[in-house]
Amino acid sequence: MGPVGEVSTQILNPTAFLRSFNFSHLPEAERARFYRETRRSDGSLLREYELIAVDRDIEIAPGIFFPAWTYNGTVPGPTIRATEGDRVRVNFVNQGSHPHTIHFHGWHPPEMDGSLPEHQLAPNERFTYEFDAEPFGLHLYHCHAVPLKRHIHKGLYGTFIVDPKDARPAADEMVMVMNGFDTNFDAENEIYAVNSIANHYMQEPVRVKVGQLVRIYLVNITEFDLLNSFHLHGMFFDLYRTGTSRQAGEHTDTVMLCQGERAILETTFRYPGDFMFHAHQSEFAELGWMGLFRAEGPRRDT
Ligand SMILES: [Cu+2]
Repeated sequence: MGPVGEVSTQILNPTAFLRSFNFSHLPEAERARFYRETRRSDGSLLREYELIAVDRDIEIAPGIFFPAWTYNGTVPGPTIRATEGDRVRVNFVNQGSHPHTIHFHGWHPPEMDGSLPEHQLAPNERFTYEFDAEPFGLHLYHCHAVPLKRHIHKGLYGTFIVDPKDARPAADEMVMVMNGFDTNFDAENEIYAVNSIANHYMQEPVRVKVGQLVRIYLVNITEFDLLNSFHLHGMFFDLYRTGTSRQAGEHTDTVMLCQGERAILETTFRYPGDFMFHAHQSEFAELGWMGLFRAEGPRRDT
């Protein structure tokens, strides 16, 4: 089951990506090149980002390289995170070979939408997107240049989290972006994954603690397929669709999301050991969208 061999994590490291918010995986000096925050008079923050579109070959399965278009060299792009009411300012430079934009989900005026032909930035052009972070929830951003499905599936997407002012309970938080790669350009995916590298979390399980609340920010950006899904073995989770309500809408072990849909999942591991998670579309699971949680600590029966 799964591939033979390992993918180098020099370029993409899904384990580091999982818990990186606002470039938190970078050393402080390097981080400041891409992310700065300034306190405003009303107590909220101005959060400023440097995003750069660049072409880059990424290894998504052992020996399989995909000619990606990326934000800041990674697929998915960096996770952007603000609190409701903060001001978000994104200085975007297109250093790629094609016209690109950034289209954010959330409230903003039309000139900040990055979706119309006049919003497209030719190579070497730059634009500053600026808007207030609202509503709280789990959103995304992606290129909206045409043809849209090409610009998305090439890798120009990322997660945009807006936290409520009244913060969610402390948890072990992680981002999982369900994606796929069309490696032979036949408008179908040959590889599926969360966070780009097929089977990465089978080989390097997501380590969690028994008894600690785990919060998963789950985004589906898979191109070409109508739906993707997330199924967790041996337990159930609370589901907050789009993360816009504080009340869980469902208690389930499987959620399916259309392209662009997202949901926050919360659960607490009761038993130590390995718990599989994967797309419940068996084909996707077998083509790379499969992983393990490794829960550690004494068993807690409730
Ligand atoms: Cu684009």
